Amino acid sequence: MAEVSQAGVSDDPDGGNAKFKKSSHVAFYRRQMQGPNLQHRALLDTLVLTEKGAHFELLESDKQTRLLLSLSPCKNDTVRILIDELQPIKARYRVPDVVTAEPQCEQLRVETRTKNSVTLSWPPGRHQVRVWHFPFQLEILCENEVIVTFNSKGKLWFEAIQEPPRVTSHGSEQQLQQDDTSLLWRETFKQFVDVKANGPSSIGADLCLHGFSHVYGLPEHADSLQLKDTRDGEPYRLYNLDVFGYELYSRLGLYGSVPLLVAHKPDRTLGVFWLNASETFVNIHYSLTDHQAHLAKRPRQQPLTDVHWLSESGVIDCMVLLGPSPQQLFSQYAQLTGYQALPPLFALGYHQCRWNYNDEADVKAVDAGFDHHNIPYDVIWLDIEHTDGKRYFTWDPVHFPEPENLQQHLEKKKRKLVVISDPHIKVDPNWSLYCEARDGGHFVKDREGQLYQGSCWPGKSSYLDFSSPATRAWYSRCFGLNKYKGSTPSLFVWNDMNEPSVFYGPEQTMPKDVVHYGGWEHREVHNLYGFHQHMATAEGLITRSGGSERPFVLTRSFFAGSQRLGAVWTGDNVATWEYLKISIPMLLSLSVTGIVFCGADVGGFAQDPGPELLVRWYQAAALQPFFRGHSAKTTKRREPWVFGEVVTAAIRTAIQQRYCLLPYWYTLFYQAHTCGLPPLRPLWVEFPKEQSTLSVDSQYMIGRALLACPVTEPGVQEVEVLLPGSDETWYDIHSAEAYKGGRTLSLPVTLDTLPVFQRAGSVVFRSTGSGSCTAELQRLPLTITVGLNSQGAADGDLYLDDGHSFNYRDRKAFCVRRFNMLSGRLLCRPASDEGTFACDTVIQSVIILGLKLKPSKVVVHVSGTKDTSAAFQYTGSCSMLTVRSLNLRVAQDWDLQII
Ligand code: NBV
Repeated sequence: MAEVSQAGVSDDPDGGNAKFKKSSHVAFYRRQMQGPNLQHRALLDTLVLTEKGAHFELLESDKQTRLLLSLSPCKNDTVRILIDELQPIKARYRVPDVVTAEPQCEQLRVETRTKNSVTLSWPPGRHQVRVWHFPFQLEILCENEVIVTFNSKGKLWFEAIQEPPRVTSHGSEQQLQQDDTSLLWRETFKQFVDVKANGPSSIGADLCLHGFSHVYGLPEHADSLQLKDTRDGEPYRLYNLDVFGYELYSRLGLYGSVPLLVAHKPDRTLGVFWLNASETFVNIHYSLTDHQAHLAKRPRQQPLTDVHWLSESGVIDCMVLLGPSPQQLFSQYAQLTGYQALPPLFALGYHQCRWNYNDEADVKAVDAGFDHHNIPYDVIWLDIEHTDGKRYFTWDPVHFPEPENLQQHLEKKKRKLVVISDPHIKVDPNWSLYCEARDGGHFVKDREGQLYQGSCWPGKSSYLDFSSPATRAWYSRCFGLNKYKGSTPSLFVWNDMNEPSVFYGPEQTMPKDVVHYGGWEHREVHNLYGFHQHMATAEGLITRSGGSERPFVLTRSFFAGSQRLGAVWTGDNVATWEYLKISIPMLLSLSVTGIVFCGADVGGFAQDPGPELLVRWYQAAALQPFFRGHSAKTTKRREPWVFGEVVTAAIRTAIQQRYCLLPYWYTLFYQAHTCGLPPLRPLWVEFPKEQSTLSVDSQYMIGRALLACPVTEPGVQEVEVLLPGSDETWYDIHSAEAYKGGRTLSLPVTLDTLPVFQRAGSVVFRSTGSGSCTAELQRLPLTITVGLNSQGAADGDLYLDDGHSFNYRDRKAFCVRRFNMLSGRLLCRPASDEGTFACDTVIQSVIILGLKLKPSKVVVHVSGTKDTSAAFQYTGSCSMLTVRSLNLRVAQDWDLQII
């Protein structure tokens, strides 16, 4: 990687990241942006109603391309718009494995027909689609209001696959270059030539989102949460790339892609999901129109957002998710692409990683360091150097001669080991795993049908073809305990470099004309590569346990649906304040697009953080889903205790507080797993009607109860925090002081603190201690904090299971308990009839915030026993009641009455 320096920028003389393309380098983007709008008409007479919806033919005037438009309205308020060639000479690629189940479609019925339009509705009277003959447009209406117009700007683009041009017998490279038509069949970037087997086959379409002026999503970019108007620069690019020390506030596509755009206005949240895995660009234009105002004879202007999607190949498969609430939108998206996998509890603990821990003694010393400094942690990680010459599934015989012993040493303390497994395989005919993969046909080929060879950590490498189900099955088997020598059930996995990263390849990735399973070119499947590796790895870990244990796999590259497979991190960031700051919008963007188990390298991967930055990073990341310290090879060691006691103490506090809050986090993950709700939420998700929240991306909600505002600047003594909701009350979790919402508050902070508030009306669950790892934590009693609202009410759920197996799913071995406070009585009851879990967990203390008067008595009522009085303490200055030594079983029904 000659052109990459540890400084986080490329050494390229052009400056910036010139090894990566701008949109102007990309031929299909230029063709669509510079070409005239194509004129399409919908042939309304061709309408056919089917059980799954309706289809029409579309005709493009110039080339007379005939397209088939299929419309499928689905039960969960989503509409699928699919456009393919009517009679293709060759099938076009359709993305497999992402949509989990064919959505249940509803029947459409014709409501009205005019000469120029047909209006169809489902369920009758509620939603409509109106198809206009010429110019072709498709409107989606909810309760008679147009919400979305497809092809509003006439950008529909569909390049039909043609026969390749005939090359004359004396056709030379030079002639091909000069010939306009041939240029469409090959494209050059720097020294790289891309030969396109199908020629030009790009697609595009625009959608107008009426009434919306805020859109989000489309990860992964190092940019703000609210997507920007792209008229002032580059479009958002979705093309998975390995971008070391990525540039900030850039629209270059990073390691993974989720082609889901989320739009929000006070009365509706809407999603547009563009299911395409080839290189994709998205342009966003925000504007105001007085068209509707004019029609309604209202002088007010209406905002709107035009979204233009452009992809290199495939079909147009566009799903519009109608919400209307943020919660419904998340659920619609999860029904389509799957729910977050429920992680094993240990995965929510703290992870300690470094490139590299040098040898077994080093690992044991770091592990002991955590105990010595009384800092909880669950997992220690090994990077590429643990292998024998970068051959994944092997161990360096000198530095890691006894891997099983090492894992047993950790397992005695209930801690785990994670090892890296990259997708490139060293070309080594003397290595059995390489030979098996080669002989089994598991590698991608070049366009001549030879094994493709690229370069990566091991030197000359072949790349596994994860798009092939047989290759995935083979790869999964490689994780079998008998096959993966030196592995034990407490070893888990990390997939890196799976964009895929290919040194010296175009944009440091795989050439687009490499050939995959089924003869598909890499260009079709590029953005799926990491997703499919992640899938095979997670499957391998499940199979290894006979199907009983939940896997944990972290991936760098991802696509829509990766949430079903594990966790994602934001790649090679840098140890500066700016990267700490950007991690928040990056994680929020992932969260609103379903990838909810996400995190950024704590401390910054490249370069060395100063102690203050390191502390602030730990504090922020302790309040984010995936929590891992990681650092690059050439950086100084930075385990939590290397900067002296003041820093160690601050980091210890942050990690311990994370562990204490794990009962709450685990419940949030259960909700993500069952409802699609992200644990990390932009403020607007919880306060959808509040304009002031729409652009906020420096603070966020953890579930519905906690608001966090990490400190992301040096030397800060006071932080401005937006407390949303003029009818809300917020309790400072450190002082228990109550603040009215609907304002910005200046809150003093020390190096040990950052602003976190509990929302009135909620209940938060904490463990009474942090233990040394999550397994120990599970045995500790809980404290619940009830934040009363102005009606003296609050509620919250707590989820419990064994923390590691699939018994919660297969045997319904779990319980969800609801804690509800009203009229001075706190009830602990089952949240539903589902699930039984024999658990001894007890609630030791109850803290009630916002109790205006000192009670005279607290009575405990446990069904089947005599009422007892509990001792309590009341702090009038912050209206806080504390009841200790309760020891009430969570699994039992009980009440606490405040008299
Ligand atoms: O495997 C080495 C690193 C890894 O530590 C990091 O987390 C990945 O994002 N890997 C990238 C490859 C080299 C980066 C310069």
